[in-house]
Amino acid sequence: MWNPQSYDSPKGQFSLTTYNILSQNLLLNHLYLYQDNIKSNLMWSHRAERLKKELLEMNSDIFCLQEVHMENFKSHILPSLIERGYQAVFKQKTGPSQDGCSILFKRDKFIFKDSREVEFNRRDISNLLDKDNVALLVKLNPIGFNNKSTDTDLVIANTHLLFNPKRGDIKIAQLRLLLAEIQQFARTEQCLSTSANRPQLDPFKLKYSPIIFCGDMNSEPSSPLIRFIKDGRANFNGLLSGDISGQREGIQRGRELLHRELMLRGIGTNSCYKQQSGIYNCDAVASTSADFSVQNLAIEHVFKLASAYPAIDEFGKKFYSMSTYLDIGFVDHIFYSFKHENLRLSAFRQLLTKRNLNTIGTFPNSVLGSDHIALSAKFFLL
Ligand code: KL2
Repeated sequence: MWNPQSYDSPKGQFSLTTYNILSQNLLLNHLYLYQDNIKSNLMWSHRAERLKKELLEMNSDIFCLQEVHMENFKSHILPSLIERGYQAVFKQKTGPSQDGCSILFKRDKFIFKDSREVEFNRRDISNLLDKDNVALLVKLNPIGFNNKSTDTDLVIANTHLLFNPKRGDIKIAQLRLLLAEIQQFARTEQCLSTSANRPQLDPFKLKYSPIIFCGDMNSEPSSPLIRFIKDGRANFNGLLSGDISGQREGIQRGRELLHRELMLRGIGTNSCYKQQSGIYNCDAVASTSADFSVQNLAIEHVFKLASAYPAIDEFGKKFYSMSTYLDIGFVDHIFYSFKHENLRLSAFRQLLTKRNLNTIGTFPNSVLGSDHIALSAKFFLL
């Protein structure tokens, strides 16, 4: 059910869904998480049919999927989506992983302009960046929305951050590298000045395309990591690495974070690349927070992002987006650049409370193909 209720899709509106569809190899590697599920509901052939049905019924204009098993998805689900008019972009995790992220969009609503693959295995940038997680960015040009929005590209970012509840330090490093990539990818002002006459551009003041940043962040709504995304600023110094994501298994575990260990080579405390190269040919200056001492120095990012979803329902009950034998959580998120003049949130699809979860029982079940629930939102492009 949509909140507020809406049945039609007026001109200028589009829907977006983020959904972790549970890669079959990860399911098989962690079978103890599904010990209460009926065995046949865990078989890929059955899950594929259910996932396909779910996706076709949701009929979203844009899908951001995680844990997309490349072979399984391409052979059992993708053909139906292509037939329904979707175009797909993929980014497989690095290393031996068989899954990754995918963004699919309706070809009659958007023209593909550009994409960027982001790999988080980047030991050249930080010792924390040693895991195979990835992100995928696409730039889409809307078709037939209205005159103004046709000039505006929409940037979609999709990721699946590290799971390990104790390693919030790695999650922050992955997130900050991703934010630096989005900053480069989404900026609309091109600076073609000669090197002799380089303007010092403050990335906080540059213009950016409207951005929707979503995925499985393996972090809870009120955690320091998610608050950093929403507040644009945080000081993680002295926090325990297990307390960063708010996942139950991490709480009061891990080691104390030191600000300097969170620094990334070539990326400033403002989560932007220090040197902007290529066609822009201009430098980004450091943010205005230079007066903080090193320990108290805040980490920042340049975007104004809000969650499309509240963390609780209208009665104050917590929402959940995933459930296994060991844990329930709200780790999937949709953020959007809420201050952008061209982008408005119009509705979100209701999530599940604990009571709903108890009613449904374990999933994957005979209807739901994954151990996550899809989050969907509708936006206006003005
Ligand atoms: O929580 V997840 O599921 O966002 O749905 O992201 C990871 C976990 C996914 C990719 O690494 O695989 C699952 N215990 C439980 N689940 C795990 C574990 C683990 N030790 N490792 C990976 N996953």
